[in-house]
Amino acid sequence: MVRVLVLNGPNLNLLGTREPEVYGRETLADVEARVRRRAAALGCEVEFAQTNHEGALIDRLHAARGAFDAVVLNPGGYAHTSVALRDAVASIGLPVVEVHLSNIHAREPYRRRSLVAEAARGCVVGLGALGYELALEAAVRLAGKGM
Ligand code: CA2
Repeated sequence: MVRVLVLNGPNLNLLGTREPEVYGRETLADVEARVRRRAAALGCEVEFAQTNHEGALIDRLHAARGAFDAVVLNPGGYAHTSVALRDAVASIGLPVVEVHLSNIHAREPYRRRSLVAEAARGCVVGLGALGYELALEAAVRLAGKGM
């Protein structure tokens, strides 16, 4: 069975509490429930995690080698700033699908570039919580026999 790590970065634990016009009304627990329902339909295993710490995200990516077949990553604000996170994504040899709830290309100039995207296999942006489901499906297909 394909195993997918769904990893969330800083501030995503606050989802659903503020800025619903940008991030929607669903909490991270709601997003996890959606992901688990989609995983059951796809027949894959998922682990869902969140951390506010850059190094912890990198440690989780390193530990994914051998434990997971693909990663769905919402790097949060680190997408726009972290060369170290970009390097971790590039180094693990697993397909990583980057996801953002909001359309980062339609927001402030400093959000329009993702360093992580340069190392990701693909990105899903601007589709809210649905984006996690689509990213999971892409991750499963990338981990399997290809798309
Ligand atoms: O759109 C996304 O998924 C983001 O990764 C969300 C990050 C943001 O820094 C990225 O540019 C795009 C922010 C996470 C959520 O931040 C909140 C702030 C206030 C209330 C609720 C969530």
